[in-house]
Amino acid sequence: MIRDKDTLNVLLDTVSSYVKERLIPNEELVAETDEIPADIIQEMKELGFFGLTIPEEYGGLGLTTEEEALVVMELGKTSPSFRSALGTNIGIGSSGLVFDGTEEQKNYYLPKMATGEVIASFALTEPDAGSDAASIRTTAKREGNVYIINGTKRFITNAPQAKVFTIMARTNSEIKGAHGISAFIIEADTPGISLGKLDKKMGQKGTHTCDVIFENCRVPATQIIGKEGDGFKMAMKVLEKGRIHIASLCVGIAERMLADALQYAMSRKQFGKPIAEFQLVQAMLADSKTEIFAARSMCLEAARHRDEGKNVSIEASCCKYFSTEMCCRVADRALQIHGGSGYVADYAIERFYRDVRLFKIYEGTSQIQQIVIARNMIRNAQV
Ligand code: COS
Repeated sequence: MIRDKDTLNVLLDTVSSYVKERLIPNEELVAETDEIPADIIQEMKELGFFGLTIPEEYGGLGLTTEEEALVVMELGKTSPSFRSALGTNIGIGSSGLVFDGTEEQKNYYLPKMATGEVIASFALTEPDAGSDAASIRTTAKREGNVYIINGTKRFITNAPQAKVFTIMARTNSEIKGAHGISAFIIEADTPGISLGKLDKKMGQKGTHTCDVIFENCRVPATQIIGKEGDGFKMAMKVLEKGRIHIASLCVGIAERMLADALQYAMSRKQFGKPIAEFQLVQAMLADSKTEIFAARSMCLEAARHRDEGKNVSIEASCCKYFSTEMCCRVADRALQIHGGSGYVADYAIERFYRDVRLFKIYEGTSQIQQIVIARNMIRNAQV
């Protein structure tokens, strides 16, 4: 749902200009230094990017899912690390509170997340619990007015910068699966929390992930999000929305890679003419354009349905599955069009090719999306 077209267009123009004028020129620096310059982070905070989706009453812009998808498509036209810096605040790090937090929790944390003063991370994955998220072993044992948290969370995006973690932990060890899990909002400086070393990733330089270790970490019972035993469902709701977000991001990135490939194909000459005039190159351009259009249409339709309050479990997974796979196919074709030049780091495609590989894995692998789609189809057919 688009609330006000003119206001949204102003925002989209702002994002688009900022991407062109500030972010694209700094892509290589971020890749080389593995850091986003502090002045850029500050500017993005001042532009309100850290609060895009946080409800207006808590200081954010309160974007609807459709508006968010359109904004993220624009943000996608540059190195994905820039989006990641704010991605947890506007998505998986804050959504749990927005959905199920108490008024007190929302009033305390959301305004700080909206300004970027507080960076929020989402901690579900563990060394032995990735796709099988319901098998997490981190425990939260209640003792009086506190929960004592023990366990290790893995690959946690923005953990080094985080001031709060939304974490899932097992409050009832007798219930092995999803229903024994609860969610908590935990401040990063709580005694008993430590961070592992930074993961050495294949791409997405400038975004940092690491283990977050909880050792007898005492957390006030008021930090639980929602009811005891409802944490897994909260995580699934968070991820469902996140899947439309990541799918939309992939549309933007694919558009950028295709634009670069088109420019290259129109300027690079072989056999006496631009390679864009060769039909086999045209096929790669056309296939990419077609798939991007399909993914874009899917994302916007799923986003609109979510805004209408419809169940989008299937659609969100279809978007994540198709769009992330599409993005990797576009990356492969765009690199192919660049030929040998695409394999060396002189062109952005060498970096994007590595960056986009993550999308088929995180926030639910392609195989998990297939399972979610098919399971829901079967369930719907039974009722
Ligand atoms: N919204 C609300 N509730 C949901 C839900 C959703 N989208 N998806 C599942 N649930 C509920 C189910 O209804 C079920 O509740 P009931 O038992 O009361 O009916 C409960 O959650 C457990 O669901 P399910 O039985 O489907 O759990 P499974 O253990 O079989 O796991 C998958 C389901 C595989 C889909 C889940 O573990 C998953 O998404 N894994 C991937 C995790 C992931 O994306 N990790 C990324 C890292 S975090 S960036």
